[in-house]
Amino acid sequence: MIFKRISCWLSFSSLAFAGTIPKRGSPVVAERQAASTTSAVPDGACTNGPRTRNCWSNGFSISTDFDAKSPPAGVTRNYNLEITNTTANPDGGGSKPAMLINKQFPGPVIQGNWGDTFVINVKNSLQDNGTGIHWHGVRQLNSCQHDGVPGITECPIAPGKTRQYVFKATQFGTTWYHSHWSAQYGEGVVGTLIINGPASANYDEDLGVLPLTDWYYKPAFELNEQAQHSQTGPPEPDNILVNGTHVNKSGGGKYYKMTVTKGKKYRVRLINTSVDSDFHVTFDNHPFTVITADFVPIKSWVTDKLTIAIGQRYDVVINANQTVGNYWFRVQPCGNNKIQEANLPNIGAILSYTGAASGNPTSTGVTLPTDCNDELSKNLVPFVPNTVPSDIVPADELDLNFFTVPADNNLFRWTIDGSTQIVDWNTPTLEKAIGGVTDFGNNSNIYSVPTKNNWYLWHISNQAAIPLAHPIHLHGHDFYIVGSGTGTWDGTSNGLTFNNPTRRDTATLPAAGYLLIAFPADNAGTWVMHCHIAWHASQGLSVQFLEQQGSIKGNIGSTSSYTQGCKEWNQYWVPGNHPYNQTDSGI
Ligand SMILES: *[C@@H]1O[C@H](CO)[C@@H](O)[C@H](O)[C@H]1NC(C)=O
Ligand SMILES: *[C@@H]1O[C@H](CO)[C@@H](O)[C@H](O)[C@H]1NC(C)=O
Ligand SMILES: *[C@@H]1O[C@H](CO)[C@@H](O)[C@H](O)[C@H]1NC(C)=O
Ligand SMILES: *[C@@H]1O[C@H](CO)[C@@H](O)[C@H](O)[C@H]1NC(C)=O
Ligand SMILES: *[C@@H]1O[C@H](CO)[C@@H](O)[C@H](O)[C@H]1NC(C)=O
Ligand SMILES: *[C@@H]1O[C@H](CO)[C@@H](O)[C@H](O)[C@H]1NC(C)=O
Ligand SMILES: *[C@@H]1O[C@H](CO)[C@@H](O)[C@H](O)[C@H]1NC(C)=O
Ligand SMILES: *[C@@H]1O[C@H](CO)[C@@H](O)[C@H](O)[C@H]1NC(C)=O
Ligand SMILES: [Cu+2]
Repeated sequence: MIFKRISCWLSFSSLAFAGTIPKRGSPVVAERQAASTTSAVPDGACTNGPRTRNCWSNGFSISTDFDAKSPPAGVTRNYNLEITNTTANPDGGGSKPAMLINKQFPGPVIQGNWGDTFVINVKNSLQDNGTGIHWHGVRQLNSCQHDGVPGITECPIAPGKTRQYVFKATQFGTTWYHSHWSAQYGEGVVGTLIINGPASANYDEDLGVLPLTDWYYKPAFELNEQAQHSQTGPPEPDNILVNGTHVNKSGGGKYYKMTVTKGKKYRVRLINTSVDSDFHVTFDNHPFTVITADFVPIKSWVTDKLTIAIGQRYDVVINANQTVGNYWFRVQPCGNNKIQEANLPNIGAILSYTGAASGNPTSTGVTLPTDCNDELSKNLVPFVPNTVPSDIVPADELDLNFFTVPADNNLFRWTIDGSTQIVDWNTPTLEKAIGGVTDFGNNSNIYSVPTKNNWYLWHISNQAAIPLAHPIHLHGHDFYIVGSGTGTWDGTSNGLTFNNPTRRDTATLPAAGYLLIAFPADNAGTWVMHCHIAWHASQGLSVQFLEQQGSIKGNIGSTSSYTQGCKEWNQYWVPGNHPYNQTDSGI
């Protein structure tokens, strides 16, 4: 099955073997030039500050190729997260059952610096669910066993048990963490993560994370079952939340408010943590500067609106240079997504200047696009350039489709190359891979990435009869977006980008279109790539890359965390004897 379909435009001979890794960027030097917005110059050591955000420290700057090096052993950041079965009421819409981290929604903001090591204990205090926390976008270089995907890189954490995740921040920027166990993140098991580092534009203050999400009044597990057996598509969200809060239809709840002082510049870290909604965002009267796409610093550019797919992040700098007052930060779901609270006067949050009168803004917004396409690649140019070999040929075509089972209450399943991914919580892929297993079973959707430092190109084809866009997220790597479009790829290199293409960890596969992504095999492990629409991930829209199988054990070192975790899980989840059944893909 793995190499069933091969589409190459140059040759049919070099399957999954496409050129060697090129030499990466030139030797790293700290940036010394003064930023254009000010006359102040950085000090000799290139210390990071409001006017020298391009600097970091000791030879590390925005010009550093973080794939090649990151600051040596920094500080250890310890966190304890506890997941409980409780209730939440973020918009006054009434208490609903929820699973929260440290009883907060969103969960705590985890913070550290580039080069730090995070040591995070996660306790599962749920009575009747497993769990597992994934650190979205974190590369997990040589630490695949801490990627937090039940059935792939670990056994789920059993009720009452704790698991310790340890990883080094080899990249910097903004992300989120969430449960990767079935549809559990939709219950509220979500938080944000900031890794401080240099930036490609200056700002005075960091306002922090601004997670945006859709919100449902019914439990996610119930909606997930509905979505898996629906003939009318998934349920519509009841509301959206900005940084965990919003007003509801009848005026309860409150808007999130960001306060700024005229004359200053602010960094805001936008994250789409939705279950099923893409958004357009805009700050009324405030065009803003975009400085990152996911964990990749980009050449800064100015816009008045952004489209953010689930799992994507954009860090932006807003200039508080308007008349003192209140302005809307608008969030509009795009495409077919509808919010039940549609008669809300405004969906979003308030940007309020110090000294402004109280009350809601009366500002007007720009016109937003109706499509949900990703931002154009020409605007998302990585600050540190890298090149994909231009003679690369696809290792495989990943063909997206679906089927339904009328006899099983119209069960709906997505497939890749005809197969739905379903994980085995009791025996994760990583354990099998290290044990030398070569047959991973019918629903493993394993694709082999065997050769160290070779580049692999994947052609994802979305010609299913249900034309939907899917936010595709890869673990363990950033991918390079070599091509993307609607219709079918013509198999030629026309219109593809090999020279410093957009790099990120989440990209939208266009409806009735294709996506060509490449990455070098430089991180042995088992890495899932899946649609980040929670319902679709549950319905099997994912594959796993088995990268350099023979090197995994040596690279990850100790396997004691998952050995212990599996022992505990297997005592809890005895085949045929557990409180609930696994009814979806498991991730
Ligand atoms: C909105 O919030 C108010 C105040 O908390 C509450 O009374 C009302 O039921 C909520 N309305 C909806 C539609 O959820
Ligand atoms: C949460 O609590 C409810 C009862 O309050 C229970 O029915 C449900 O199984 C619990 N869920 C988990 C995951 O512990
Ligand atoms: C959102 O809330 C978090 C947690 O309270 C806070 O750290 C952050 O600054 C808030 N974001 C903004 C943009 O105000
Ligand atoms: C988040 O992503 C989803 C799906 O990719 C999208 O429908 C939604 O509009 C996005 N939200 C924002 C605020 O960009
Ligand atoms: C305000 O800041 C924006 C973004 O930096 C800039 O494009 C605009 O020209 C500025 N406007 C004024 C009135 O200074
Ligand atoms: C895989 O599927 C084939 C064909 O449906 C079936 O014969 C075989 O038993 C399955 N293997 C496993 C391990 O379930
Ligand atoms: C789980 O599935 C088995 C086999 O289909 C069934 O016998 C059992 O009743 C199910 N258990 C629950 C809790 O639904
Ligand atoms: C997780 O808990 C929820 C109830 O809180 C339940 O509906 C669901 O079936 C549970 N899932 C599993 C696989 O135990
Ligand atoms: Cu999808």
